[in-house]
Amino acid sequence: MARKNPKVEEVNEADIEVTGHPKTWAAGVPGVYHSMEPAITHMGAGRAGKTLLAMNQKDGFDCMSCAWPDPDHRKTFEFCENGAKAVTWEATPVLVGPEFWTEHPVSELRERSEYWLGMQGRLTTPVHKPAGEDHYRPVSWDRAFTILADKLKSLPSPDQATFYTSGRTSNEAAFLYQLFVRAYGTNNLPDCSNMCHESSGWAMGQTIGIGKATVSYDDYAKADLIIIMGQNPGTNHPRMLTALEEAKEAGGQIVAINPLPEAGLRRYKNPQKVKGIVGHGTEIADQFLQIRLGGDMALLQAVSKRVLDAEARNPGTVLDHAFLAEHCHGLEELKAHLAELDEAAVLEATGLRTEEIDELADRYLKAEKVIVTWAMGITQHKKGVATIKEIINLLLLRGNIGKPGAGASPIRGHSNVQGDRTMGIWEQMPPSFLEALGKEFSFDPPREHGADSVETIRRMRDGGIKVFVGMGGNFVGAISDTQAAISAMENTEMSVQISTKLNRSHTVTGAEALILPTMGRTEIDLQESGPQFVSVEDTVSAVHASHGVVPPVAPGLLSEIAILSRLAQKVVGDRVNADWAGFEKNYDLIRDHISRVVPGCEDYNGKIRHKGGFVLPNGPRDSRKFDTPTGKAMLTVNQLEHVERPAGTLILQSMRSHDQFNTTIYGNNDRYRGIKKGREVVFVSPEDLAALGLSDGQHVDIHGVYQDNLERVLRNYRVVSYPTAAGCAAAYYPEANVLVPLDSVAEGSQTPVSKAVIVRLEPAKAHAPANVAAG
Ligand SMILES: Nc1nc2c(c(=O)[nH]1)N[C@H]1C(S)=C(S)[C@@H](COP(=O)(O)OP(=O)(O)OC[C@H]3O[C@@H](n4cnc5c(=O)[nH]c(N)nc54)[C@H](O)[C@@H]3O)O[C@H]1N2
Ligand SMILES: Nc1nc2c(c(=O)[nH]1)N[C@H]1C(S)=C(S)[C@@H](COP(=O)(O)OP(=O)(O)OC[C@H]3O[C@@H](n4cnc5c(=O)[nH]c(N)nc54)[C@H](O)[C@@H]3O)O[C@H]1N2
Ligand SMILES: [Mo]
Repeated sequence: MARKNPKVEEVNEADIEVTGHPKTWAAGVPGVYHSMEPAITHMGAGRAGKTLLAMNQKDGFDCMSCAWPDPDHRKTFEFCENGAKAVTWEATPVLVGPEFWTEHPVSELRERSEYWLGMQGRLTTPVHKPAGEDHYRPVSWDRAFTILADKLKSLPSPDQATFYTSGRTSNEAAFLYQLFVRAYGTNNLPDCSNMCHESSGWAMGQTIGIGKATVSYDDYAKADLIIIMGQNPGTNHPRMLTALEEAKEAGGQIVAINPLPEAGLRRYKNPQKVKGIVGHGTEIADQFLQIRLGGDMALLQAVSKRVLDAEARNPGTVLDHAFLAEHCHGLEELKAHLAELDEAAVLEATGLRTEEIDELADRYLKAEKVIVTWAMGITQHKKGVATIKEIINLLLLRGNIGKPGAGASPIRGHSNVQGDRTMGIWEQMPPSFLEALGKEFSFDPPREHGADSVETIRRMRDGGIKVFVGMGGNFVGAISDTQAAISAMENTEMSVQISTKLNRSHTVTGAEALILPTMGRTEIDLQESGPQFVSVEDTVSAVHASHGVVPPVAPGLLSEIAILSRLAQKVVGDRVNADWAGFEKNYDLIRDHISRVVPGCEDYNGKIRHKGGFVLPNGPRDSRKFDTPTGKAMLTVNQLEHVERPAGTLILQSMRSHDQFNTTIYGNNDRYRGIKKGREVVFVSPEDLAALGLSDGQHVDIHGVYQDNLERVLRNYRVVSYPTAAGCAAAYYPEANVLVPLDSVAEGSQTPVSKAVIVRLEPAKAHAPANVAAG
């Protein structure tokens, strides 16, 4: 049953409350309560119960909040507060109906916050904004496809269009999408991964021959030591805390490396366990290293150097010589390089004390099985690729890859971002994949690499790309340099979004624009051959089915697959040998093709129907096979560099609050960090505040400092005195994207440097101090 749009209160910075110190514990009963409440009141008990109980169950749907894997022994109620928010947000029966578009011109929607836009409810009808008009208007599906198909067919070159993907898209839809795009004639397939784990893919691909985790879920409980770098699992991968707790119970140790003392890295109460409910929770981290932003590369080199020094003191006893001799290249070069390591530079880069680094090295040397896990705090740095190569160096030295309880574990963000890559969503898929695709569908796929996310903005800005199509996501909101992104999108002739809900990318458009509403993962997908399911791959390469459990919020909504097959029929038709109409009727037909094109997916329809799905092969994990040019894993030499900070400036990272999923804002609180009713805050250490002559609660303008001297500024932010590493500040993404220069990208991966922006804080020009509400 549809509900009227709720009245959504916009907040302003005068409402912000800061409630004391950051929380050192995560989850527990309050977390469950906080998450149940909105679900039940918004959706009604029936829909809420159905969706929340089916989350991550074997015959239910895959939770769309993160890519953390499901354990084999699933709890009846694998509960996660932020998973529940994601489900509630998607399955809400609040709808954006046809009248919405008459009431709200695009120019008005542009002024609204992401929070307000998302809260308007689910999109239900295709709408079109003709060039020169300020309103979207409802159109029929057929009309919408004709408008887009005519536009695509009119372009002189297929490279004048770009096709973005966000990581919620299923394997089946992703496979169909890349087929359609390549049949149309371009490799312009940018995706959210370009802004996310691209650095992990590059570094691991070059060193161990595969850009994916070399661990499985069960390895966590077997590890002697787990090093968590640049990740905030309490908020972003809450179910990971259960695995960490199990690891601790089995005697493992945990080290957390982070500029911020994040909740959950310190202590955790498991809501599934009675013990967790009554007790104070498990102390998770045995050691916490409060590192400076971008200091990890130096730290890793320093630890590897200590490992090599220990070997020199006791030859033959420290390194895994058999493993290194049989499987690795580059040991002598690494030794020679690290012998020259400048310890003073390490201390400067990390902000740590020598004893802290010694202690970490000591823990590493005492552990037989080590996992290093990381996320955006490592990948979104200029030296992200090199830093991950140093993680691999450290692991290889003691044979910590390809044995139980050990390995490299990048933790992917979006629930199917890894699967989308496996299915061919990448602007640079290797020739072997393109050959197999061409053979399967009797066509010649384009070979030239396409544009990634940053390059897409450049080409839209310069006029080379004229049509933007987004399969999910919020490209304008998520990409760096918001002003540049807005101008680039406005410079296109047509922008198209295939979406569940409204966001910034529907309000910043090309001359002409289309919105194509689609079904979400929670919904029952009924097609001609019966109810369909889709499949997804988690962060440890486990592939499983996802079945919708509630009826679609509105009649006439199409699945992503239906949208793609109808569009493809109009744009490419029989230019390739594909049964586009059949795909929509029965997703098994798509899976049959996948089984012949994608390595590791043979007999996909059979394997995906096994209880719990199947695991994709992984050379390093399964048999210490390294698919590099030499056939061995590569120890690499990386020149140390750290973030330079001119006097009077700070290094700012942009990060997620507890109440958001990327650009989707569920609420304006960040409970674990003690922030209420507002997001326009900047966290600064008390020492830096004193040095800069600023005080807690004061309002400042945050100015970006970059070589191009363009003005990048966030105005009127409330300063929060917070125990972050000295010299470092933090603010929330996506707002902080205003400050991230487009050309500031990680070397090698082109990922925007979202975690190290040089900024200057100045007292705000326009603020009435009387409004400040600090606790
Ligand atoms: N609820 C919820 N879940 C999510 C998401 C969400 O928005 N909300 N997003 C999903 C997505 S797409 C992703 S990619 C993941 C993101 O998961 P995370 O990577 O955990 O996300 P961020 O909030 O960016 O947090 C970055 C963390 O790294 C730390 N950090 C920053 N710079 C450095 C550094 O230089 N060194 C070290 N050692 N640490 C650093 C920060 O202090 C912070 O704790 O989460 C996924 N899951
Ligand atoms: N400054 C800064 N920038 C960053 C980051 C950062 O840490 N700092 N993180 C980066 C990272 S890690 C990522 S992954 C990107 C995220 O970039 P995106 O993936 O582009 O952004 P999201 O906010 O996840 O996209 C949310 C939108 O997806 C749509 N959607 C949701 N579910 C579905 C579905 O099932 N189907 C379809 N078709 N649409 C759906 C809804 O319309 C929703 O508004 O942002 C990056 N940008
Ligand atoms: Mo991500």
